[in-house]
Amino acid sequence: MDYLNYLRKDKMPHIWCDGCGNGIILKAILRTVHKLGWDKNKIALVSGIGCSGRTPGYVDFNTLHTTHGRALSFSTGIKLANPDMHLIVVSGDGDATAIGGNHFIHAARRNIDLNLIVFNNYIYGMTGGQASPTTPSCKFASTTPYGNPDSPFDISELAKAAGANYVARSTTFHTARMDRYMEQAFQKKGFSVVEVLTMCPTSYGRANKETGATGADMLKYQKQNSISIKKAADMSDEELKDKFVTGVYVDKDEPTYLEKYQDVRDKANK
Ligand SMILES: Cc1ncc(C[n+]2csc(CCOP(=O)(O)OP(=O)(O)O)c2C)c(N)n1
Ligand code: SF4
Repeated sequence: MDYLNYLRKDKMPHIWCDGCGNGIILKAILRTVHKLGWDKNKIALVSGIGCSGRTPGYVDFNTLHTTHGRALSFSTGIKLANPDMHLIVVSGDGDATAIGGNHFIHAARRNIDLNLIVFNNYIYGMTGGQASPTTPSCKFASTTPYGNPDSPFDISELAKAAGANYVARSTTFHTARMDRYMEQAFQKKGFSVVEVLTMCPTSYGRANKETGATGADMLKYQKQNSISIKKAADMSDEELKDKFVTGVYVDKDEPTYLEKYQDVRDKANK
């Protein structure tokens, strides 16, 4: 495939730093759309704010760059007004689970037909490396110079508990796996979440050198420390510390919000 067919060449060069994982995720989204043969005009790619939030600007679909944390609410409106449109939502860990945390759990609870890709780099990349709700305990950020005292959210477990129909987690190192999960998620009716553990060498890697100081080092670290969800089930929290657990967390077919809402419409129109 030719990626350029899906990109807005006039928006290049992009703003992402050398070694950032965002481009790896963007390419996986484009490969998946290409494989599924989706018409570009039938796709809306929506983001909030952040480095990950820049993604829609570079892609030749219908695109919307919304306000911080609100991509899911804008997308809900688009989907209700255009039920045949494919809605892909991209969000950083801060965008999805800090300021947008309530939108995230309620989109999952409603099981609304949206495909969310979370770019989880464990930090607020765009604004200078502040700690986010996924920054692991004891790790360093510009707001946690003595180590993070908080416990992090597990985004995939959160989506599962809140009711999403499909949830999977990959790293940016495991591109074949990431493609497979996106393909499954994009075809799923209801709310789907693909959490991609990605790298921000500029804000996270620099502050936490053991995870790798460059993008390439961070990919190696992901490779060395990844573990399947199956293996992780038999391991203690202590053994799982600093490990990247990947796999499919949920794959079910509960009725979606659009289906349930149609039922309401039918009853009201009787
Ligand atoms: C209402 C509001 N609050 C705060 C900000 C500042 N802000 C912009 S991006 C961002 C965090 C970005 O982090 P994340 O969502 O993890 O995305 P990343 O940049 O790491 O991709 C913040 C706090 C904003 N733009 N709007
Ligand atoms: S600050 Fe981090 S997340 Fe943002 S573009 Fe640079 S490497 Fe990527």
